[in-house]
Amino acid sequence: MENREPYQAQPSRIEIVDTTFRDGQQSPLLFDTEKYRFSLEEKKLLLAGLIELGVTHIEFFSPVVGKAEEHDVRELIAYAKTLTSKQLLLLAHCRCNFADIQKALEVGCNGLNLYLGISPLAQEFNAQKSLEESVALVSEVARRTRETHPGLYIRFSAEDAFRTHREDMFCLYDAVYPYVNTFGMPDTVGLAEPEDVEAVVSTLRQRYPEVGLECHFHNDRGLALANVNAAVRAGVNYVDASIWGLAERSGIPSVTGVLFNLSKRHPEIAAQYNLSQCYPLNVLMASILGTLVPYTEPISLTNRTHTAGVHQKAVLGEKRVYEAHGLHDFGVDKNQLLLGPLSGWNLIYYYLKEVENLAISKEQAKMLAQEFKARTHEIGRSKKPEELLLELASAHHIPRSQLPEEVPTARLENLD
Ligand code: HCA
Repeated sequence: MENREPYQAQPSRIEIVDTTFRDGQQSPLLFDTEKYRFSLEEKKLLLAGLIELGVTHIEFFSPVVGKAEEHDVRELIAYAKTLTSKQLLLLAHCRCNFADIQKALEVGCNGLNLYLGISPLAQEFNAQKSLEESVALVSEVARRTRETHPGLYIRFSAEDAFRTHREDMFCLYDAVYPYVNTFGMPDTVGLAEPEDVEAVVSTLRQRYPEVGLECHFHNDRGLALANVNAAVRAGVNYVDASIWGLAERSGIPSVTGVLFNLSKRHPEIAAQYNLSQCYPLNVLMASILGTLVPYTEPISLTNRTHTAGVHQKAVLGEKRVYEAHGLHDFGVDKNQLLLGPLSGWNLIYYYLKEVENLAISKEQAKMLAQEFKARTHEIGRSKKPEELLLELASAHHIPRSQLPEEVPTARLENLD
């Protein structure tokens, strides 16, 4: 194949391929939140956030999924180009079908993420094509597309790669190798373990040295991020992710979780991405969906929140006891200690003295803590922990401090 621009491996560059606008919109969370699909305005905000973060590879639905989506993809591609002078790869997730490809190019995509499943299950129930038929179809589509569009970025993925016989995958990938820039290896149903991932990446890397490798891992077993780490160790070049990890079922890794993990082993990542935009991007999604940043998300305020008395006491003295990772560079610049049923006298003392400005001694705080502990069953939707504590402080006539008004009160969340 003469026309394909040879893949230039850049070991120091690992590209995030964001698929918020494709797999992300397949997330059940959009139904749970009665959002169903993002509006164009919301997509523009999210796109601007991603580009601000430094993401340059963005996957969209194939425009054939519907008129509204076609309109949005067109608008977003035009908008993306106004946001940065960086080279962007604006990818359509496309079936191996000339009409779909034609439409994707028409709306302005400059790359194709082609896919087809050839696992035994896909052959029987999904694509319903034999291996020979699939090889013939994909190689014909890839060959003709490459001939007519020599500079176009083309990725091909065998869907459900980890339930596909290795020899079948080789048969298909060997046939399309001359025409593509990148091969994917989707773990479509999230069954792979890190060892499986390392084996597949190493095998593909050896067999197809001239193309990039992309991973797309679903989180059905909660292993998606661990699998990304394994894939990166084994030499993958592109990592699929989405904001919050939104995708079919339990999703894929989040963009910010991937960047956070990559930065551990690849500190040079910090120079390629504007990491301080990570948390604002997660908060933007929260404001669009009207729900909190997921508590499992590494780049979240939840990951800087402490509730147990032992933890709160330690964090008041030295945060590093229960905070191993600095999130400041990722835009999380607060932490929180939540007064609640598990709090001990240390936080009670701190809260009443610093937030409520009461002239309380440590001995009084210890005594109040005992009473508080005895009445935590009262805490709930109708009585907040602070209310119960103030009730107790008032019953003991603990007076306000005589601080002049202009002295600022310390806030629990600003412990830096
Ligand atoms: C899908 C399946 C997919 C595709 C991934 C890819 C998967 O929703 O169409 O094209 O790389 O997980 O296999 O998300």
